[in-house]
Amino acid sequence: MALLFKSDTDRIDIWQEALAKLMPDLEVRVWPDVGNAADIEFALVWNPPVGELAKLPNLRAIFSMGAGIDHLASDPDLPEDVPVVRMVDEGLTQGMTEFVVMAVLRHHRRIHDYQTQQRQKHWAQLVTPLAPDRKVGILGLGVLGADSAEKLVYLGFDVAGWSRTQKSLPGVESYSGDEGLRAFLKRTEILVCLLPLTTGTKGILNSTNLGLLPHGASLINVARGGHMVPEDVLAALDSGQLAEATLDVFPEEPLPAQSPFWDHPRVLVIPHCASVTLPKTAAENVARGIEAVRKGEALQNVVDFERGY
Ligand code: NDP
Ligand code: OXD
Repeated sequence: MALLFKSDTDRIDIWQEALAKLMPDLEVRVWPDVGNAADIEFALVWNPPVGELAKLPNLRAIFSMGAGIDHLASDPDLPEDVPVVRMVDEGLTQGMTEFVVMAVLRHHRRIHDYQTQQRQKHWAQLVTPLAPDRKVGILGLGVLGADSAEKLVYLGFDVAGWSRTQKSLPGVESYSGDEGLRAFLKRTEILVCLLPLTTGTKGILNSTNLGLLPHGASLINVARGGHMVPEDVLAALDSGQLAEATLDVFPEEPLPAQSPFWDHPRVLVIPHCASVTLPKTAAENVARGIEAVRKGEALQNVVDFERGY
């Protein structure tokens, strides 16, 4: 028996349909219609209400609809002995890479400046370097960061990445640790954040770190709003240290109407959909996980709460 928690985007019927096709024997209930809580062996969640998972005494695995599990980690009652599986899915990766490549190209080719010129009916060609002369830096070289890096290398960009452990990815300069972060930021003209939100990465987009970027760099945050210190990002934009930002995630979502990001002339606001989990492919991952638990096999993509991701 599995329990589905409604996602914010409410594609619950599509999830049900996809799971029914793959696992016709699986009875699925939708929260809050839990029935007898003792029946529930698996939970599929995005952002469940705090304390709800702790009410399920026979849970065998929790499947996150998202790649990030920071919202689950912040539940003080999250059952400690139940594995949490995060979403690793080809569709989610493809969607993120499409978005990152689009945003990098947009900054690289100064599309925002052309839009400004168009509004002014001003005709002027802006010279931009070719990709090999543009340094892109990706914070986080995990499933998503590594795929974006690979596709940007394919386009010819000069790509580096920063991760906890050193990486060896074709064409990608690897940096790690505090010293590595400084060197990485100093060389990065277009910064992409694809880190998980943990105690070690919260607020990493702050004035000190943004100040290490070359003047006029661009920021693309597609990870979590908590990576940004919003006032520092705004100050960097206002001083010209940051030329532009593409922001898909915010400390408070939906972004409140009074947020200065909405009206900032050099910010593109996207409503947390750089990549969206598509039930059609993602349900296959969940079905594989349920099968593994049932057969007593090892689960893939289990969150390590010591590490925080
Ligand atoms: P992974 O766990 O695969 O990768 C995380 C990467 O971050 C790894 O390279 C890891 O290093 C690195 N990292 C973690 N902590 C640190 C640290 N303290 N210092 C340096 N590097 C660190 O995650 P994914 O790539 O699957 O996803 C990344 C994030 O993207 C998610 O957590 C989520 O927040 C966000 N996301 C946003 C979406 C959106 O639509 N906006 C959609 C999907 C995800 P190492 O490799 O050494 O372990
Ligand atoms: C995720 C997200 O973490 O959509 O998957 O943000």
